[in-house]
Amino acid sequence: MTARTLIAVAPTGAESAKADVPALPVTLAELVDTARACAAAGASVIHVHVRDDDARPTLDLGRLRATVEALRPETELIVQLSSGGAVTDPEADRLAVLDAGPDAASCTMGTVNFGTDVFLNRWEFIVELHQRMRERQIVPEYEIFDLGHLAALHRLLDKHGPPYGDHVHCDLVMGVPGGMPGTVQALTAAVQLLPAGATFAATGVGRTTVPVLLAALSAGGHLRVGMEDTLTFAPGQPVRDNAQLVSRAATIAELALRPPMPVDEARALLGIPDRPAGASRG
Ligand code: KMH
Ligand code: ZN
Repeated sequence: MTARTLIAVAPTGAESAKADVPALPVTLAELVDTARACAAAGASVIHVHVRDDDARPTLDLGRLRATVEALRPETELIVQLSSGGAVTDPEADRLAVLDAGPDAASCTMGTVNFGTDVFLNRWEFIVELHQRMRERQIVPEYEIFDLGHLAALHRLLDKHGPPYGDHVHCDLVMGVPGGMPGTVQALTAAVQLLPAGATFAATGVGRTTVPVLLAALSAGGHLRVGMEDTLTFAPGQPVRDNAQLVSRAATIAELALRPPMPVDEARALLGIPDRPAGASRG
């Protein structure tokens, strides 16, 4: 168990509408402000989805590049772009996300029912993502929505070798309608199936947010929080902003005697090289 807790923030996602959730950061300025506030509250990684001028999810490469370039001088946060996008995004656009030059990117390890939609992740697509990330020196975070995705991860590593950075880090995304439930039992089962030496964070969607956070900390895991997955802070109380969720995670991590991990330690853990001052790899 690591002495400290890596906290990632996923501030926006692709599912919520700005009209329904006014506090959702959707412009570049809102995202940069959010990143600063979340870094101050204890986050070391930001998992990024971007929106267009109408606040709709987009994988527009120009916007992704601009976002990476804007976040870097403003915070030390590890910039992880979503290659998952929205359920409607084509594979070619999801692969092209890597051209924006992030430090890290998500790589979902299989298909999952996603409410009334399907989040499609074919085997060949997963392999292509894994290999392109290695070529471009981008560290993957393997997104695990169901136990079968861990079997797929073992198969991927066995057949295609380790990721760039040589360290395997997973995010267990729990409580999606169609995926594994956000329970202690499911988390324990998933942790037992992790590849040897892998680390994990967990994310509980909706009302599973706090139970999953507590279970992950107890199991020696790390945390992902944010408005991508959580819009209600407590029953009847909408989330004020992403920093509120990061602050709560940091407070609970401190109570668990595993305080938030500084960014340099998070980089070392994940196998992400230090960023030269002022550098952008876009
Ligand atoms: N928006 C979901 C369909 C990821 O970022 O890699 C996919 C997702 C996972 O959020
Ligand atoms: Zn995401």
